[in-house]
Amino acid sequence: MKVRPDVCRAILLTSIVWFLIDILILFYTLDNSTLEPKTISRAERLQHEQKPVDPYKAAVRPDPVDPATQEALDQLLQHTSFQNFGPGSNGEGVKIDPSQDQKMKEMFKENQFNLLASNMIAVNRTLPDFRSSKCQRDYNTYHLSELPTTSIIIVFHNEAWTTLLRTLHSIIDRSPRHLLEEIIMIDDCSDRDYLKKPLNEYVKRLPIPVHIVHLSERSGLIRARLTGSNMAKGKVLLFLDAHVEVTEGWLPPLLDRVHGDRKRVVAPIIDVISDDTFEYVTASDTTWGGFNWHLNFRWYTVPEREMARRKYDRSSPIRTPTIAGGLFAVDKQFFNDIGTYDEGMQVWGGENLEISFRVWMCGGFLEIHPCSRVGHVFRKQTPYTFPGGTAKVIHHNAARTAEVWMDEYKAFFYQMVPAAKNVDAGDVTERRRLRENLQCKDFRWYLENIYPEAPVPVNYVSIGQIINHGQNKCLDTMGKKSGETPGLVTCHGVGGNQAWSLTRDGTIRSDELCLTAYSGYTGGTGIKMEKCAVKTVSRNVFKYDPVSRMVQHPSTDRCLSIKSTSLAMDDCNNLDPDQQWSFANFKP
Ligand SMILES: [Mn+2]
Repeated sequence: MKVRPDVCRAILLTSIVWFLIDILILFYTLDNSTLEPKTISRAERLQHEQKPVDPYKAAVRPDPVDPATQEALDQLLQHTSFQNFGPGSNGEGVKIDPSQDQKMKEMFKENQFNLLASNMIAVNRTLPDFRSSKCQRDYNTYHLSELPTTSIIIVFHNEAWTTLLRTLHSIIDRSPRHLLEEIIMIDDCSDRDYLKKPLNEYVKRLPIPVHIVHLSERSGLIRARLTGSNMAKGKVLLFLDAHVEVTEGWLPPLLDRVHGDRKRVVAPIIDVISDDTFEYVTASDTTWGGFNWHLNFRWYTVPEREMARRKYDRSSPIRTPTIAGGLFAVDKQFFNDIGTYDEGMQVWGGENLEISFRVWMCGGFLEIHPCSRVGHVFRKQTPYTFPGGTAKVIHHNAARTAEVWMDEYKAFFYQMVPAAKNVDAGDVTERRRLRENLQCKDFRWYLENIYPEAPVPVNYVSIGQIINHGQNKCLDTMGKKSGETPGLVTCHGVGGNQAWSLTRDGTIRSDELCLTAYSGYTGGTGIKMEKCAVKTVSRNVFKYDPVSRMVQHPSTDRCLSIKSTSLAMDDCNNLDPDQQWSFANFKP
């Protein structure tokens, strides 16, 4: 059959017209969805379709992918849940059927959390809005269009696929798109294949730029983060851990504080994602960061003093002495101005106290914003190996912090962790020069003004062992806990359990534990250790006379003594050598 040319032209013309209309419709809908990403929530869309789909699959860029990578990614995605109404939705925990107990235990070892549970939970699972009503009202006062953009920096090493994807999807789903400049992922020399090409390929589907750098040798958290911050184009750097889930409204409060004053370094409240069930559990909003004599970071209750400063408004940022270090926002310029990180530190650990002391002492502020909540999978132990051994690395890093920032107060650390004295802290001249150049305040200023509640006392008259003259033995915590009585053992002179400090206000403390005289039920008094009170109480106050060497407890009028071989309180008798004590490094 022969087709006439004018029929051909008509068919062609209508085809072109329809094609143009299609393109117009396509543009219109695409435009709409980028402007209004939340008109239909993903949950609703999925419920409409009633089948698990990968919501980003449609956005795949047409770059050529090598077939092996494509196949590996397809394999991974077959076992990746996007059913955000499924197990674990709304932040709930997942219980594993007892029949899978063996498998669960095997998989737990890979990352030191319940990987089987994580793999069952959608990587875009839903979470409740945990913010207080005041925080939600405050949210409407932010000028979102004026806030600075942020580069999110995530360092990972052998992270699990599902926890890493859940981190990414939570950020993308719960942040105003225009505030996200990019996500920078630094792979600190992982050896798992799925974290290489398949991950590179997967992140191309995401609607914001994600850059991945694969480091060819293990660099440690600090150097890896610096690699990320050097690439960052955003005005604010936001460091995140690789197994977190951000919650509704988490980002603007952080950026708003940094925007208001670029010297503020701001952390969210870090909630707990159970390492066992992946249940999302909120943490207290009256907790801040401190540290002990070991130079371990510790959470403590925010003292009354800080509650009053905030006028008891629990949505107001907390000025915290230290931050946990995993998650915080900082102005990029300010981060560079105050000396980024100490590159002499190794692998991981201790860098959070270093940056905390530095920020406060060199003119910045550290805050925790109660209106920003990020869940983090807390693990009971690290799944990673540390080159050279965990203790050695941690001591090295802590010793650098002590040497550069703590002045004479470093004695508390070395007394409590004598092994750190034998670890080479390396060259700290650069960091001391930085402190000099920035004209930072001293550690006494920090303790007096920022952290007067610290276990390290601002004013002390001794640091070291306490010897009993009658027995020629030393007071020793024996590693015991609050409520127990310390022991009296042979002096070894290296600190540790025999490290004590007599403070100016009369407490006798070893790290967080204070000697406490108490009244027994059967009359008389006894002695034990208890957690030191934030404000000194009379049961913790002793009076030491360096001439008679007696340690008297004024409120019971008894003296620290020995009964048979154990510590006791007794009627004061200055002729009894068991009541005579001397304090190492005593300076009245
Ligand atoms: Mn972590």
